[in-house]
Amino acid sequence: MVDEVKLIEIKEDIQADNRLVAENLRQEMSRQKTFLINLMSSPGSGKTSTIISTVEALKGDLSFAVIEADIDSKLDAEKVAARGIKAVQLKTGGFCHLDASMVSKGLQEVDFARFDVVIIENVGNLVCPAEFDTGAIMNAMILSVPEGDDKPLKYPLMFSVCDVLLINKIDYLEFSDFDMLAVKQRVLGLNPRIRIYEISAKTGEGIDVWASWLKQTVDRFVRS
Ligand SMILES: Nc1nc2c(ncn2[C@@H]2O[C@H](COP(=O)(O)OP(=O)(O)O)[C@@H](O)[C@H]2O)c(=O)[nH]1
Ligand SMILES: [Mg+2]
Repeated sequence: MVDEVKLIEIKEDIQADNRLVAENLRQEMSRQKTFLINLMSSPGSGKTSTIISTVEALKGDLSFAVIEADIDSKLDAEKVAARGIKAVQLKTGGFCHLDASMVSKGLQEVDFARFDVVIIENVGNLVCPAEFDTGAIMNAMILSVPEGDDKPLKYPLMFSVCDVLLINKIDYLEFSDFDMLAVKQRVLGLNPRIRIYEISAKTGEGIDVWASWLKQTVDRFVRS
């Protein structure tokens, strides 16, 4: 008689373990009053540039540290640190996303309790990072104009798990057929509670509106 082959759902186990670590991390961040943001997007949509612009806009109001993640290289952490911002680089060594235990290592390294806000720049990818809870209090994503207005249709999970969407590179709008109204309708159809801000990390347009909303959100968190 042949034994029945047992199927072990590795992915489910990994997700359950990760959720536990993420929940503990969120509680710890809440106790320390440090607001953790997980910023996701495709490569090149402007994560590093937006982080720098946002920190610049709020530097008189809030203190920031940044956890950078890439499959290889520490270029982004060096770019951020060159602006006088505390930064650490996580090298994922092939992984296309961050999970909560990787984030936890980065948080220890930056001594997170000293900061009001820690921003995680997740690995550039619209698929895997959406599946993993990093322990962040807020999930944010960037869609840039040159990527096209069809991305919510192609990567719905990413748009569904985010609290905020930053539509970056609006300085490209005049050269593009990007349909802003259609994007917003598609995104709100997937996720009616998402906040959407139009920005250009290059020209600075829209950064003040997004930054002032972020400041209010962090203030509310600190008072809670
Ligand atoms: N024109 C324009 N270029 C931008 C904007 N934001 C970022 N970039 C450029 O896009 C490229 C990728 O930006 P980066 O911040 O490194 O993207 P990341 O890979 O998501 O971190 C760089 O050359 C930036 O200068 C923007 O709002 N407008
Ligand atoms: Mg980057």
